[in-house]
Amino acid sequence: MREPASDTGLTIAVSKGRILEQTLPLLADAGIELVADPQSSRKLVLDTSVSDVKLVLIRAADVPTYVEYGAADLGVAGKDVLLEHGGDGLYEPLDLEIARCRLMVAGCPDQPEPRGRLRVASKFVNIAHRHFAAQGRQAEIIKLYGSMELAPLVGLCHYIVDLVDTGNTLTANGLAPLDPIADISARLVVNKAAMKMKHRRVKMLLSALSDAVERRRSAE
Ligand code: PRT
Ligand code: MG
Repeated sequence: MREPASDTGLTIAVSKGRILEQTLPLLADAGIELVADPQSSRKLVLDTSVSDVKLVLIRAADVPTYVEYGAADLGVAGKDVLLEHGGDGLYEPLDLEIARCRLMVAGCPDQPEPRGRLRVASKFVNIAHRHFAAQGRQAEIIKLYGSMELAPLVGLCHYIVDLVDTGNTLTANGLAPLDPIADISARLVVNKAAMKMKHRRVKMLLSALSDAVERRRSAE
């Protein structure tokens, strides 16, 4: 277990883009607002209306690492990122019910079952390995960093494992969802040492956020 970064205050790791956009209204409802506009600032550490709470902006896939090592006390990360990272080093106490999508196996809709060894491209190599292994299918997993939808079109792989929301990106590339792997939403994660050493502070934030999630759910 790693030590939290500081004795006082809370640092929350959030990724720019849809996670930040969808986390900010929940934080606001929990009484925590940014003092500066994150879009117009290049700062990576953002002060909030609560003097001892700061946000740090990092890449989505880095959030579990920051929180596990105590560089941030808490973080907001997609379940996809957490499944890929492996969850043992973190607590995952709250489903924020934002940034929802599904992890899917996708490919060309009418292709026959490929013969021989399957090739699957994904940025989620661990998830892809586990999924095909659990089905007893031997698959070679090819790591990609983006534009997954191109890979089957140019013969790099038979299938991809990717996030799907509306399905428009797949359709636009002549692909279809084939096999669901998991429903995804963003989770609040907490450093294990911070949960002990800053228990009162973390619990307060957790319960304020959980109330905010509950209010949003009942408003839907
Ligand atoms: O962009 P960067 O490389 O920094 O990191 P990232 O791509 O991981 O971050 P970001 O902000 O794109 O996604 C952060 C998190 O949002 C993910 O980890 C998911 O938990 C969640 N999320 C929810 C999504 C989507 N919905 C989503 N639709 N993440 C990505 N997508 C992409 C998907 O990869 C595909 O390219 O949107 C496309 C599919 O969308 P549809 O609507 O066309 O199906
Ligand atoms: Mg992205």
